[in-house]
Amino acid sequence: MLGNRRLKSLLALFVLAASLVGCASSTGYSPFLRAEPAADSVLNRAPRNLRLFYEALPDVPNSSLTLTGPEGNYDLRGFHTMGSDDLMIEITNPSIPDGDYVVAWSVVVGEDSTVYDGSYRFSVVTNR
Ligand SMILES: [Cu+2]
Repeated sequence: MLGNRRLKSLLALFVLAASLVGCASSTGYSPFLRAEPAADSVLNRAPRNLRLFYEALPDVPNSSLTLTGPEGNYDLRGFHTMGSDDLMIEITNPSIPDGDYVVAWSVVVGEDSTVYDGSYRFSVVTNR
């Protein structure tokens, strides 16, 4: 049987290990600043591009974006940076349907090799 003291030290070790592994998320820090279309915005026309702004220049090959909406995942193309601490991508078929969308991003920015990720939502309501 495991003694109470041993259990406590195991628990302390586990908490320490968990805090070391989750370094990027446990601090709550995110380099993400804003996006176009903006997070939580309601658009009356479908966007043609997604553009995300960060605190430093993203490393495009080590970053990614996905767009998920009413019909699942939407194809994106031409992933690049405009050089303004941003990531930009074109929605391949811009006639996306009305509904709620989630942009999920993963990014490496500036001199920091940490991979940060996050997501935000926007809605399209065209009444077409
Ligand atoms: Cu661009």
